[in-house]
Amino acid sequence: MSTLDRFSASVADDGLVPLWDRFKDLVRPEPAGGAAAHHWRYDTAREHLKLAGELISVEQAERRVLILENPALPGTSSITRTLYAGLQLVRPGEIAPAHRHTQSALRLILEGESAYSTVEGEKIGMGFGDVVVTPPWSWHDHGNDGAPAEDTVWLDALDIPTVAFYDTSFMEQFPSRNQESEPDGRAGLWAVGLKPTDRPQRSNPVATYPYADALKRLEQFAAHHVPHPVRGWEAEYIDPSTGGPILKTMSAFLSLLPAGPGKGSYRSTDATVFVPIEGSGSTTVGGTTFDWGPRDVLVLPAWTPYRHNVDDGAAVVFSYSDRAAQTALGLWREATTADAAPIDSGA
Ligand code: 1HN
Repeated sequence: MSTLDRFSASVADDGLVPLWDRFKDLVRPEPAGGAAAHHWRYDTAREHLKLAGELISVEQAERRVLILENPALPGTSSITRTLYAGLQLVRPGEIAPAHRHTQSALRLILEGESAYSTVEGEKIGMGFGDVVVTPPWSWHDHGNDGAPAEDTVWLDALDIPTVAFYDTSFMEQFPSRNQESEPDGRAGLWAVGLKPTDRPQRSNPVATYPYADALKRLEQFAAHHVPHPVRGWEAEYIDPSTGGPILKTMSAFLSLLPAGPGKGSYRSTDATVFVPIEGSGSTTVGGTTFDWGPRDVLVLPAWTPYRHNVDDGAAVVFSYSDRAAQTALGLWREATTADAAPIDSGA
């Protein structure tokens, strides 16, 4: 053992570590060590979720969810270092009991038209492709008003690992199983660009971002604009009260990807959860190509170039990441590498 090694060992007992032993791990030249690229097929996950529906009641489970855990982050309930994803099943007549917590959530509805979520007393219908927001510390319970066979499934996106990192988790059970829902109307005003003037707004006032409207508007936009070479025609879900990201910890996007191979590659520091809603294709990332279809979930690691190749027709993709938090902290970076323009061979 060298003199320096003996020194390192001697200070350890007193709770000290020489920085020179750690410096290279602490201040890396580039991001490394986060999420791995991974793909979950919806059909496979759905079969397991349906079986869970037979085995455990929603009362027993609190929420009947299968977590999409990144294989590079075992035991952490995380899909990326900072974010969580799960698939939740609510069967007709069930109520996922009301509670509130400091973690915030986005829900992307994948199956069924009969679910609802009551958020702070407002009952919000959940249809395919809709995005429903649960701001931090808001009471929420979910149910399904459908006929006996009408199961509903959605993707839950939460900032659980971020809240755990700051050790700021608080949670309370509502005194009864579900909230009384009362017509509210505030979100409807915000949806058409009006704000109720005598009511302070604590958090994102928009409860739901309906898919049909969002897709129609994105298609109209696409008809008049050139797409980003990798990310296609993309729009961000925003909180209209700030003009900023949908939540303070998470950003979410809706993208229309044109058919064919992307015209370059893209990377950013926010590991991204990518959920095709319509269409199919493949994504090449970190030397692996994943074939995907509607309602699959793909995680794209931080700072790893990727490109998509979309099958005939266009694809519509929902995605979310911690870009909101990284941007607020001054950390976020992105890079697009466009393929070289085709060279005229002159032959
Ligand atoms: C939660 O409240 C829901 O409200 C879903 O549906 C998943 C995972 C961890 C903690 C709270 C929900 C959750 C969750």
